[in-house]
Amino acid sequence: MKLNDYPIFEFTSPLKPEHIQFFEDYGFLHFRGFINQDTVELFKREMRAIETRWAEQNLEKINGVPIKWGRDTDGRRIVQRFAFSSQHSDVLHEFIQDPRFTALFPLLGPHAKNPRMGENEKDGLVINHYINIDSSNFSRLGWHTDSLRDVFYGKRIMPMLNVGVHLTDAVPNNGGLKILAGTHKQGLLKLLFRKRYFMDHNPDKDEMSLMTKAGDLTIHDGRLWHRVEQSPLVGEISRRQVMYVPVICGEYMIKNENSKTQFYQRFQKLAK
Ligand SMILES: O=C(O)CCC(=O)C(=O)O
Ligand SMILES: [Fe+2]
Repeated sequence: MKLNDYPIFEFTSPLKPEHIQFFEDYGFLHFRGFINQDTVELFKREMRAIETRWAEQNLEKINGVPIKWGRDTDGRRIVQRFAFSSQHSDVLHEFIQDPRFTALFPLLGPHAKNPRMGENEKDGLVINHYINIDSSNFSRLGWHTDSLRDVFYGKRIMPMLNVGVHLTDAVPNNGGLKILAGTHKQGLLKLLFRKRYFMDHNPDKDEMSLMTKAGDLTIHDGRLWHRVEQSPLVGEISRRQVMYVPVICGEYMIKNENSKTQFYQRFQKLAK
């Protein structure tokens, strides 16, 4: 596959064998138009409603996971990284129950036990809101895999998918999601040490840009290396909003308000 020239599929439930084969080979999948533009706008209004309530309560953490606060172009306090957002919105909770998501479960492999949406586990439904302005607290995210969390929990690395629902359009040369296709097949040493987790922001000659439009769905394997590049532009054009929900299997690890902040989550403060 040539870099930046990958197939963007149409979503089907169940998935087609070609989808499953592509995911096995490259560790990611991109589906065009999983939700329509009205739903995109609805979800953005939900984000605002949640952050207004959280701002009134001056919330710092949800179920032990730090909330990233910043300020928008108009000075308004905004949440730049939400966790467990569907626990705070009926609309988002409903969305996670969309039966189409179950079509993704076979991507966990044939032996996955209790495949499910991680609505109340890990960080639940995360929403990232990047913008490159002085008052922003989040404009990029360094190289990482999402499976590192399992290592910090002292667990065996379990099959896991991170499912992205994109709320803004990617534009060439405007930062955005970069992945190293195929790195889900690496050994544990590469998973741990290929790059300096979250600190390394350097482009990789093999990275691919995912050219997502608002409404698209992406799936990546938890072991795949990826990063979010800062937009070289400042202001509104640099705004990027995307929701992520994990698809997980195995033992249930539901979080609640007494859950502890994990060691790795302290690193996330470093991302700005
Ligand atoms: O914002 C993105 O597209 C990726 C975010 C990400 O990798 C993460 O939150 O773990
Ligand atoms: Fe990630």
